[in-house]
Amino acid sequence: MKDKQPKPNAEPLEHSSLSRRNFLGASAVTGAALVGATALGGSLMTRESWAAAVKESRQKIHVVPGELDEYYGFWSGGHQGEVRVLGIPSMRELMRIPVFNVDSATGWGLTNESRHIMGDSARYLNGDCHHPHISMTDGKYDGKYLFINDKANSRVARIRLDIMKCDKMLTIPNVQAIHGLRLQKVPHTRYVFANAEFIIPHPNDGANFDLQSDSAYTLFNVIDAEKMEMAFQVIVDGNLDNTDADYTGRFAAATCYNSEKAFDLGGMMRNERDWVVVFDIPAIEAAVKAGKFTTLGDSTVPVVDGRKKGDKDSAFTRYIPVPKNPHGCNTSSDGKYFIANGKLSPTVSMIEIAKLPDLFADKLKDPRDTIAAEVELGLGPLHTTFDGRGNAYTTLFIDSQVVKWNMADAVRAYNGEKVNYIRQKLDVQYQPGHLHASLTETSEADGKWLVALCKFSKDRFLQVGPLHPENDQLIDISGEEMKLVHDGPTFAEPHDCILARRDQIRTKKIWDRDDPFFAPTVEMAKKDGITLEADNKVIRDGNRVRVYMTSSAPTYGVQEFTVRQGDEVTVVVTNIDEIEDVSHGFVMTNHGVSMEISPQQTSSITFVADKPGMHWYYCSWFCHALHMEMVGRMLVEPA
Ligand code: RUQ
Ligand code: CUA
Ligand code: CA
Repeated sequence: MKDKQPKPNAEPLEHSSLSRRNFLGASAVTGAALVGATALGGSLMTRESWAAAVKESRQKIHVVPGELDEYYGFWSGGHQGEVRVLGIPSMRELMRIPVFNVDSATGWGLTNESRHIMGDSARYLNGDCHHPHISMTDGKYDGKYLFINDKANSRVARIRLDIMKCDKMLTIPNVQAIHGLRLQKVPHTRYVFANAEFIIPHPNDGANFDLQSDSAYTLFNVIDAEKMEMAFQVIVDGNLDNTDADYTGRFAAATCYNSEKAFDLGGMMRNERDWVVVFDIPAIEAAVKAGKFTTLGDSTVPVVDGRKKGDKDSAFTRYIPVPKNPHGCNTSSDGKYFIANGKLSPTVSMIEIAKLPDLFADKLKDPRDTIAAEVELGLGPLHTTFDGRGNAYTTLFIDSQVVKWNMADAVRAYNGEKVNYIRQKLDVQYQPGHLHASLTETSEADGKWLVALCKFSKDRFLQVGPLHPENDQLIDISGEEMKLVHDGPTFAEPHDCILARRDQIRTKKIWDRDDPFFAPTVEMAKKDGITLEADNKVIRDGNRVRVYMTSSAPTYGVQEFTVRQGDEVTVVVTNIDEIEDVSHGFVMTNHGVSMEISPQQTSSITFVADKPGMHWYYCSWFCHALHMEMVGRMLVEPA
């Protein structure tokens, strides 16, 4: 269906006034007519100069050996459950951060420290992350945390960016399927906003299965980012898909595709329009503070009702109708617009944030008066990103393109001026969902790189069986025209990514001994009278045995310990090496036990010694020329 070669579009080369007219003519008719009407560009380029420009862009991504990337990229790992760290522009994978999955290399999901962080939800072995977002201060990344949703088990997790480990996980009560997730940008990320996608009955006890009833709804969830506890929840009409926050700190907005409260495809597409719901965060805070809230079931989280009563709006929300089944919700980096991406409509809706105070003060006749433009772009617009120079870039899922358009010109065209707002359409391979430009979620959007996360790779890579990788394409947007420079295969299913300047992320090379990550283990050792950095001791407590040992390349402090069959054994290893990059591991063979212990870290893991005999343990991270010899033995006496 699409060209196999990653050649640039032919169209941007030929933008005569004639093709401009053709485009405007087509857009006036229907969205479907737009499919053929690709791209018109700014500057005039010959085919040769285009090829040379593409070559130059492609050279930029070759980060030579020994040099470092300019940006950190954080990728969601989709239903694989982890977060991946990439260097941009090389697109090299630097690290994986296990979150909702179980990871054999680091022991995430196996160690006591990770299971403590996961809490009750440690019983789930799967997750489905979509939206990674970095905490902000004054609308700029502060590099402190990265937050990520789990749609599968309705969770939100936080990653500490100094150590690149998940340090908190929260299961959201009263809801199913956390999807859209964004952060308060201004004055700082006090709140995480998380959309629960699916409508469920309340209480969900099997007594009522009627989605149309008043007691069936979903909730908008607001989390205290520092404590990682629920702050409050808001009942909404319809469902919730994606969300974003503004640059004043007052509003958050979310798209709804199921205003019908339907349970099937036909039903969810019945209404010509669904809506964007806008939340007035201070108004909700004030109600909660004044005790004007309820709670649901066993949960103590304050809940306010943001639904309409007949024609009457709640004090907390406004519903702005937009064409049916919108998807992405993106705040423009200039702070002016919430942009709702049409999906089933070939348009995006630009909601003027400056008009929202009047909307909440009931000074506008119609919520649609906040719409600055309904911009025709092409088929299947899903997400939009920004370059900080007044341009927006939107993925067209069905057209398999990224369209670059100018926001000011789009508003002028919507108001009847004869102006072409489309700057370029670039073919991508194939069917893009999210896209993300460097620093786009902040006031510092720098318009250098754009990643288009394509859902299908088809023929772009060596074939690997029926399951294909996805294709994350890197596009140079620093000039007038977009240039595709790299195809990046990725495993299921990144959904979304975020790019931060490398100076915005400050990491530790060695753990602090007082790091809260392993504080519960330090506490346990203290009760046992153990000095973790020095002691190598076995403590027996009934049929519970705690083995404390140090590790220093290439030896464990305890090379042999004896337990009785059936004992519950906890092995606690403290890596006393102070050398950067010397991580040790601990694996007990045939016991499902594996963990990472990086310099100055303490890690622990608990298992049952259910098999009598000799069991070797060994170091799993290559730490020394004598790494293979870094071993010990557990001797299990028969019961
Ligand atoms: S959604 S492809 Cu899960 Cu971010 Cu739009
Ligand atoms: Cu210690 Cu390998
Ligand atoms: Ca709908």
